[in-house]
Amino acid sequence: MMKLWMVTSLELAELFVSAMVHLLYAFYIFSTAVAGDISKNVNDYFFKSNMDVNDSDQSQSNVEGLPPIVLVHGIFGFGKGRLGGLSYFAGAEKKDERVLVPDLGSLTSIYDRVRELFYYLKGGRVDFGEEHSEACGHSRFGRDYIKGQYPEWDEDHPIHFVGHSAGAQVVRVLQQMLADKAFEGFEETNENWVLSVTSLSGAFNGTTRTYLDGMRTEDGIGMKPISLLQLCRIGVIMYDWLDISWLKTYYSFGFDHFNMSWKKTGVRGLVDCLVGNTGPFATGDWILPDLTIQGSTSLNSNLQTFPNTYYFSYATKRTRRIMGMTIPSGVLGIHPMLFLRVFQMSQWRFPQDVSPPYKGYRDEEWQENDGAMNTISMTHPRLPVEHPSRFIRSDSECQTLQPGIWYYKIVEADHITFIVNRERAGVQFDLIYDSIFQRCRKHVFRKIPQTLPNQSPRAPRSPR
Ligand SMILES: *[C@@H]1O[C@H](CO)[C@@H](O)[C@H](O)[C@H]1NC(C)=O
Ligand SMILES: *[C@@H]1O[C@H](CO)[C@@H](O)[C@H](O)[C@H]1NC(C)=O
Ligand SMILES: CC(=O)N[C@H]1CO[C@H](CO)[C@@H](O)[C@@H]1O
Repeated sequence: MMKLWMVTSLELAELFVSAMVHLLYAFYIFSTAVAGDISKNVNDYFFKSNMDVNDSDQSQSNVEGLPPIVLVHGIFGFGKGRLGGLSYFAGAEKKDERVLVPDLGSLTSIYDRVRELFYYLKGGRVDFGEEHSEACGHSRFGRDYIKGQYPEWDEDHPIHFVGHSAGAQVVRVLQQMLADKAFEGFEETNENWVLSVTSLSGAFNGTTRTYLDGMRTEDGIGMKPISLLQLCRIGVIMYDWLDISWLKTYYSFGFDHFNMSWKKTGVRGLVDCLVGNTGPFATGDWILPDLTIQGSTSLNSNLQTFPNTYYFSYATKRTRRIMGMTIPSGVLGIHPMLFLRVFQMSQWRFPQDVSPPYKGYRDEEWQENDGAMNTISMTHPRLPVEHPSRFIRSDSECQTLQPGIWYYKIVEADHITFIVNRERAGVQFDLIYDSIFQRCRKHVFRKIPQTLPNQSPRAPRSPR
């Protein structure tokens, strides 16, 4: 009895600390964004320069024909235009002339993100598919992208993708759907629409952190009754139900297709969501189930690595092994929001009374981590079958690249080193993004020349 009481109060204390740390960080990000916006508006008001008015037009016309590099955000992420001027990729998008940063919803499922991403690029009304939307209880159609960001996208005009965390898995699922011709009305899609995939701390094999945050170890779909994720769930439902329009423009969880606003569902709808009858958390159509080891296994069972696409992966870790123990590597280098989780994940043990997520699972292999993901999960897809891969120590080792193989590197960094705050990563930030963009622009091409010799590759195909 005494022991049970001790355990419970320890759990509650842990929950309290975790909740406070995450709330503080969210508040910090939010206020940084607001402060940045205010100072920008003040600047614009007093020192309105017409210098940059023509700037964007200029760069647009110069980059015609250059394949875009699309940066795909992860969990709690946001695209260009959200959170004011704040950038999820910490401004990396400015390093190249043609980079797109779509907004795919910060807590939506991998599947829903993929559908959004396709129409964002190609154009058209987001179609989540009849079967999926019925099974998950949301509208079949979403936002209408009247003009896609890259309407010419096809096999001869393929795209480079860079995904952070869950974003990397989004890109893989997108490529598979292109190969499976899963977009109604676009029967010509295939896997070669994707020229390269770069993963930064990619969520390929799931993460044990989902269990620490509150996913049930038994199935990877349900949530524990008392956990950080429950608090998050209630917060998100309230946020979407209250539907304060300026706030939602500023930051959105991406659940508009679930119609959770009071205007559409009333008080009854709120109660239904809260008790778990309707909404994304009821049907499991949100991001966390996709990030459990079980969820990733089932996603991965349909995903291929394709022979004409180039794959790169940067796995991150912030732990080291000493005398058979895994511990956080240092204190100062790890973001305060992640420190507790780095430690907890390094000590993680799958409960004895629950059957392990796959045959041959070993706790030790899953202890190295970056505070959000296990390093073993980020290098390349392994589940349920291992995909071809090559470990590299330095970027110079991948000068002559072969498609269809995951080149991976292990970087000493935590899960958010390369996003949101550029100063934290210092020189590492430029090193990593410069090498990614350079590789996309200079080293990654299909063998078949895409243009005839006397044709300029940059010439626009039709007069505008
Ligand atoms: C912007 O473009 C317009 C028309 O193309 C031109 O007349 C104007 O001088 C440009 N302004 C600047 C600051 O370059
Ligand atoms: C959500 O609302 C729209 C109309 O605003 C409706 O067309 C759609 O069917 C609704 N979806 C669900 C799942 O209730
Ligand atoms: C779900 C899962 O764990 N998949 C793979 C992750 O990595 C391990 C270790 O190599 C594989 O055995 C799993 O199949």
